[in-house]
Amino acid sequence: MPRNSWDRFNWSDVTPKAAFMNRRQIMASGLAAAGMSALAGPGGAQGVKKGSPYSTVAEPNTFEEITSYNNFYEFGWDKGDPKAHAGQLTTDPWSVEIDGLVDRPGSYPLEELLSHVTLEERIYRFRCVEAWSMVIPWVGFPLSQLLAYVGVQSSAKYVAFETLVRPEEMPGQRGRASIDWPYREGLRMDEAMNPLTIMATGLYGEDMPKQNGAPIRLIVPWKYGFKSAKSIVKISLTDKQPLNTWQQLQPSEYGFYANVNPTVDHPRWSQATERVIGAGLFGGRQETLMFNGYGEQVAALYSGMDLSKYY
Ligand SMILES: Nc1nc2c(c(=O)[nH]1)N[C@H]1C(S)=C(S)[C@@H](COP(=O)(O)O)O[C@H]1N2
Ligand SMILES: [Mo]
Repeated sequence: MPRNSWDRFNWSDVTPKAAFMNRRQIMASGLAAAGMSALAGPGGAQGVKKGSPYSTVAEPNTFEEITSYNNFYEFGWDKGDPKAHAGQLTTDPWSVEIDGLVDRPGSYPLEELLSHVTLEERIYRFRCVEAWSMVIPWVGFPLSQLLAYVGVQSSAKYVAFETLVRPEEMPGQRGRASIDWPYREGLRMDEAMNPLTIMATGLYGEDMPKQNGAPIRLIVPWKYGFKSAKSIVKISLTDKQPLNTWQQLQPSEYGFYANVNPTVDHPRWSQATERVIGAGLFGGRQETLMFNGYGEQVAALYSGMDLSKYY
């Protein structure tokens, strides 16, 4: 059995399903009707393709674990803050501005973008730079499909992403200065085009929970979690490497590439192992894998780089 089954007893077999069923019952009762939006359209939850060759066979974390232990600093600094405060976020209507080196720049309603892509399930390992990890059954589509729809110009070398700025609904954006909002991230074009790179609109077959970055976020499974920007409102194609939030905040600790690498420690902690969320009282650390286990798909992108260094 995969992923630390020795200290998960039989919980792993029942809990994800149980959590999912609870949520379905809530949906059926109509309480969460306001949360139904993007996935109700073409390629809705019903039509999500499963069994992707890119999905891991590892046991997914429970819905509860995935939605109650989060980093989303727009809603506060504690792991429980996103769940406690993201409920007030309005995600419908939602549009994504796409600009820069593209043939068809513009402000795209989310429904329009989703009508030109194919949603599928991708069960990915997720490794935060803070040395914890989960396995998450995302619903999403390859970023390459979206880029094909808007038409990327040959001079484009990077893709930059920006998260929503809305202090009225995001308490972490009010008060004392911290991050220079919006939260920003970026990828090199070949990373953006890699089939593992997805825009996720849900998890466990449901619309994306707000604390996980509703209604649409980036997922780059071979990179530390901070690359996977949430609640994206802007995508820019550029010929210059964009500055990302964590590199801007602390360049001695966080880089642009941020590929998962167990041989290069963070200045303040080891990256050799990771704490498996939900692995129980008795610990549950596992070895961190180079490129988070996705080396077969992505190592060639970095063939010229010295993997004993941090980028
Ligand atoms: N907009 C935004 N995106 C973000 C963050 C954030 O604070 N704001 N945190 C990042 C970090 S550090 C991690 S580990 C992941 C957490 O995603 P999850 O809560 O869905 O597990 O989101 C990333 N994306
Ligand atoms: Mo993170």
